Amino acid sequence: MGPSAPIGPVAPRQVTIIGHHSQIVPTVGFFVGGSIQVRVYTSKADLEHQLAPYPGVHVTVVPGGYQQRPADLPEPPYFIAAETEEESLRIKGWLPPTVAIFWLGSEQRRRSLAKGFLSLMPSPAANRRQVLRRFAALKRVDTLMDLARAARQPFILMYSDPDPDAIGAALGLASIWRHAGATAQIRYTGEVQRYQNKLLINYLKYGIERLKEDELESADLIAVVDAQPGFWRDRPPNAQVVIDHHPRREDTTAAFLDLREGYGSTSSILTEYLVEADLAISRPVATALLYGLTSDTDDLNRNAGPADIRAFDVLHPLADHHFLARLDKSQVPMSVLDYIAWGISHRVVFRDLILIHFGEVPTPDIMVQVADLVLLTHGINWAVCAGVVDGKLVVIFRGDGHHQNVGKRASLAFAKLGSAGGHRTMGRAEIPLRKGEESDDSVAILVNNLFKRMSPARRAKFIKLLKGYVRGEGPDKHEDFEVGHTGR
Ligand SMILES: [Mn+2]
Repeated sequence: MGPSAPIGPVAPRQVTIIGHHSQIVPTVGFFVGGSIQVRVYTSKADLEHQLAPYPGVHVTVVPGGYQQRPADLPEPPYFIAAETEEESLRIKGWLPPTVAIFWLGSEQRRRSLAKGFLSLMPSPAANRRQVLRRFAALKRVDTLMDLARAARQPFILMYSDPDPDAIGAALGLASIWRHAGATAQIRYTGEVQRYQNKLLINYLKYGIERLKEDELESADLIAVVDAQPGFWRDRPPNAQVVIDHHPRREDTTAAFLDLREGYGSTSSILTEYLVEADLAISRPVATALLYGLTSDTDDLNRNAGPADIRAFDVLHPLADHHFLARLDKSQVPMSVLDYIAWGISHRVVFRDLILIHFGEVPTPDIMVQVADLVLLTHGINWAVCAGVVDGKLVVIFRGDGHHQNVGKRASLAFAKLGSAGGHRTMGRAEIPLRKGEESDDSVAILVNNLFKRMSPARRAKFIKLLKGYVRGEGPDKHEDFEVGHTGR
């Protein structure tokens, strides 16, 4: 290599086309449009004339059959425009060794390309799938916009305590309706619990509020997002629009119904509408949609499919990452700090498990926060945090997903007593306590079902220790308590 040769890969600004079929002219147009120089070696003499109007194109007429390499052949990439695979392979035979060989045109008529050739265009099948998806989305957006144009006052409802996905989807739909000239009211029907969701609602400045008693009387268009009307036990809303990714309920009907169980978030559905219809996505809307998508899919780790990844790709560069970082860094309310401290100092370490029973707690969030935290400990592969909330024993499982399948453990231990289940890395059980049972009794329920194969004597020791903690006895030492081994 000469001293003036560029160091590292630099994209070539010249391409070489060898052959004679009809795809040459549009391909030359494609490259010349980007000010890329084109060399053409062809046996078709009149191509020279046809390509004359294009600047930066140099045509050399060579004998038919393309038997040998032209003396002045430039560097790759090469585009072969021969009719048959046989001819293309012959040309490839005298090209210098390179991975940059494309096959022009004929691949449009073929299902797959011969090995060793690249394709300039996406396969027609993939292209068609994309176009059909777009047609479907455009039809849906038109229908939504028509509904909004005909309405005086559209409402968008979120069920109960809205999660980020519901908020993102609601804002996405409101944004589509705003493009149609309508301003929707966004309402939730419960209470916003999590601090981060309150922060998000304030940040969005949309006026997202709790639904007032008679408010829906003025509504002539109601949409439900990230939920279905049947979620409301009493007085389900009479929704004309339902957009959701939860499993379809039998009683769900609506004039406009888009239920996609395969999607990781409802925000992904709304993003698809906005993208396919080429509607502008503002920064706050992108931020809400991205937060909805990432929190429902645990950063694309849970139930995320191609649509969620496409949505992420579009939203990520548009979103407000300063704000999202703020949300990420403020997950714990001040009131939970004391519980975290108590939980850590009253942990029981058993092999690769940390187990904590908090006794009575105001919210299951405490168990979630502490389980996530203690799972970060070296040598710990799973964490179980239990507590009594509103007369129920709530057990939160967290695991690394490799050594333990905690969802399975949750259901094996507790499915007979209440609701229990989860994924490999997250599980949850809720066991209603009987009248007269207190958090003291819940300790035995926890230990006896979680460690069914442990010897009764060892279980008793375990229960005694945890009961002491729940009653307010301090930990013996500030050392981990080891409860020996089971025959597991
Ligand atoms: Mn959701």
